[in-house]
Amino acid sequence: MNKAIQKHPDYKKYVIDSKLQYFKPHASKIEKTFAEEISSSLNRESKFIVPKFFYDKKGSDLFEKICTLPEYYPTRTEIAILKKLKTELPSFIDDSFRLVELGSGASVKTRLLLDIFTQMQQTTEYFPIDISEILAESSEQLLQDYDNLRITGIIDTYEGGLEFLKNYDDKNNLILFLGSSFGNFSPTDGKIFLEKINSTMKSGDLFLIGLDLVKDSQILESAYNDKQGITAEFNLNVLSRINDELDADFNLDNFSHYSIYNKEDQRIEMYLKSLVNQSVVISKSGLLLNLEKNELIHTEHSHKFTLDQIKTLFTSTGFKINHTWLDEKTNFSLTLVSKN
Ligand code: AVI
Repeated sequence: MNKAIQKHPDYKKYVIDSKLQYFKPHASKIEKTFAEEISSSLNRESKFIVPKFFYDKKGSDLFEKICTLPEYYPTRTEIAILKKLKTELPSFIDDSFRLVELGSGASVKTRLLLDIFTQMQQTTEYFPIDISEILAESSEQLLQDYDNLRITGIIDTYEGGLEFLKNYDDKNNLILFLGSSFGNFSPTDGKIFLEKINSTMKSGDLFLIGLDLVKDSQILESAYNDKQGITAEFNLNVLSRINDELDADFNLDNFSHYSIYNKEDQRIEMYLKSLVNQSVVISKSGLLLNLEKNELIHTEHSHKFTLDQIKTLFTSTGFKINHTWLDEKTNFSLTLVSKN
């Protein structure tokens, strides 16, 4: 029997062909439902909706659109830095490495890394880890474009995927976590996440993370308040999702997108603001929600970092920094670390 199946009885394995296979958790692993989470996060004084709920099909498409907006500098800046890695990353890796990606989504930026790997290696192994089945679509596309690629997709949460990877085999992993998604964690959860990554890694493994940097408030605020209103649409879409999936009656005209940079805590804070006193029924959560005019529902934090904070973050969670790459304007960073 395959070693991976023996070690991962919680997963079902789907072999598509000799180049592509997936692992998906059995239904028993499924956590609290959407209805339960919404019921507990809105039934309190400081109301919130966790950002993972942004990403239904429409939300994921809106996010892809955000990434191309003139105001949203992180994506294009990270891509420019990734292009520089072409000449510099090869000195850190060799034939023994596979590429693992957390939150791979459409795998667009991944291609820049795969270009490096597939040129250096006879056969390249890529393990995308994503909760969304978009992984299946993007994997098939990648296999059409790279002859010497083998993909093992893990359709699961980051934590589940990391647990899967732990002790998988002796091969070295380069784990990728791009887009500054790390900034969406609270500082406490972020530390727990890095410790989890660290405990998953073998000595010799590498972790490459994209982090957005502290900068002028105006640049930050316009990145999260774009002129075309796509970020507003992305934020409001979570209410449409609740309407559709939890049988609720949010009237989107009664809410506005509100996003502001909190300088002291170095984070963009995103909210949905109630424009009137209103009551909303969320049937499947068994909730009658009363909102006052100007009341805020928190939907996202996006933390920004200084280079010193990045150093401290990694040294305090058991890593050593191998290299940090920056763009010319020092807007964004890519940091390569290994286990200390
Ligand atoms: C996914 N994440 C890194 C984005 C960010 O910038 O924090 C999500 C986003 N929210 C509004 N615009 C983009």
